Amino acid sequence: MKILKKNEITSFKRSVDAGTEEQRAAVKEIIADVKERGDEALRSFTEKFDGVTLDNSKVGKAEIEQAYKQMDGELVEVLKEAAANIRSFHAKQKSTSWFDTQEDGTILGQKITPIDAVGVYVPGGTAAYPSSVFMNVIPAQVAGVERTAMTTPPGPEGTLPPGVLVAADILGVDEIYKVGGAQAVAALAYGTDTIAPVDKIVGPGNVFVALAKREVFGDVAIDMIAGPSEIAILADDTARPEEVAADLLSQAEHDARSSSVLVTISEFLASAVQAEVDRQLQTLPREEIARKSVEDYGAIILCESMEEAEDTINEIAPEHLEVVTSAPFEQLAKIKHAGAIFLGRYSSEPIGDYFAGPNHVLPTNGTARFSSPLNVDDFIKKSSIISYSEQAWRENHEKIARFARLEGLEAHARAVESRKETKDE
Ligand code: HSO
Ligand code: ZN
Repeated sequence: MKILKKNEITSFKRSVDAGTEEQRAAVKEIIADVKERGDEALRSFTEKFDGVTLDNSKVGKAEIEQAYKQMDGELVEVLKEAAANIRSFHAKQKSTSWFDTQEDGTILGQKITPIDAVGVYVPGGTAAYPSSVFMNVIPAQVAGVERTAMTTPPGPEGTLPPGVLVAADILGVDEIYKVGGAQAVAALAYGTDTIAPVDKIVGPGNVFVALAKREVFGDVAIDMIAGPSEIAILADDTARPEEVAADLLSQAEHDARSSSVLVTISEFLASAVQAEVDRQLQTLPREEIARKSVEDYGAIILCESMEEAEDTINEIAPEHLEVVTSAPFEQLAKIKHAGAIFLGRYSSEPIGDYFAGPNHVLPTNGTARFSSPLNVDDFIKKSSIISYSEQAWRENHEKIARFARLEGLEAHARAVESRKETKDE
C-alpha cells in the first residue's frame, strides 16, 4: 500500500463500471426476450448463463428445510439476533402520515403509503450474502411493503446457498426464485406467469444486473447502483496499526476494485499500517483479491493537520468511515460526507455489515455527497393532502385565479372561480 502526502494527490480514483456498448445491447435483448416469452426465456437464460435446467424456478418448502439442516443451529440464532437488531434500528426511521388543521378549517397533510411490491436481487457466487438479504428486505417490511419477491441465480447444481435461504425464511420471505442476471430484473419489472411484477427493484449485482436496473428504471423504481465496497479510516497515533490494517483489509477482500484508504497525521502509524497490511495479507484466504484491491485502489494519505485530514475525508466521501482518534466525536462534527461512520476503536466496520442495526447498503463512489444509506423511506411514498375549507376558498380564490391568468391558463382560473355559485345562493 503506497504512502502519499495529501498535497501529492490531485484526485481520488473511483471505480465506476458503466458497462460496454455490447453489454448494454445484450441486456436490452434479454429484457425484450423476457417481456415476450416470459418463463420460457427465463429457463433458457438460466441454462445458458447458470448452466442448469430448471423446470420450476420457485423455491419450495423442502429446500428451505434442507437449508436449515445444513446450517449450524447456533449460527441460525446469530442470524436471528442480527435480524432483530436491524429491525429495531429501522423501526426508528419510520415516518408517519400527518394532517395539519388550520384555523379556517383547511386541512393540509401528507399521507404515507408503502410500495405494494418489492423485488430484491441477491447476487450469486461468493457474493451471495445472507446479510444483504436482511439489509434489503427488513426496511421494506418495516415500511409495510406487503409483497417481497427475491431472485438469485442458482449454482450449477440448481441449488442456492443455505445461508441465503435461511435468512429469507427468518424474515418470512416466501417468494424466492432461482433466476439471476438481467433476466431476473426483467422478470421482476414486467412479470412472467411465475413471477408477478413488482414496483421497485433493490439489491446489488454484477454489471448486467446494474445495466438492467438502469434499463427498467421508469417502468419500476430502483435503488442506487452500488459500486465496490470502500473504507476510509481517519486515525491518529492512538490507533493500533494491526487493528487499522485488519479493518482496511475487511473491505479490500470484497472486490479487486474495492478501495481502502487510511488518512492520518501520524508518520509512525502510516508506516506501521503499511507493514501490517503486507503481513496480514499473506494469511488471508482471499489474498489475491485483497492484494489487488490495496495495490490498485488503496492508499495511506499523510496529512499535515487534523483539519487537512478531515477535509480529505470529505473529499473522498467514503462509503464507510472509521474514526480512530483520541476524541472521535470531535472529528464527527467536521465530517459531512460518509455513508456510515464508525466511531472509536471498538467499532470495527464488519460490525455494521452484519449486526449493529444500521443498513450496509450505502452510497459508494463519492455519492455520499448527496445520497443516504438504504432506509425505510426508500420503500414508501407520500401523497399530499389538500382539503380546503369554504372560508379559505372565499379568502383566496381570486388571488389564485389571478395567478393562473398570469400563466395564461384560463381554465385553471375558471375552475377555482366556479365555486362562486353555491347551491344556496
Ligand atoms: N461491506 C459490504 C456489505 C457486506 N459485507 C456484506 C459483508 N457482507 C458493503 O457495504
Ligand atoms: Zn463488507
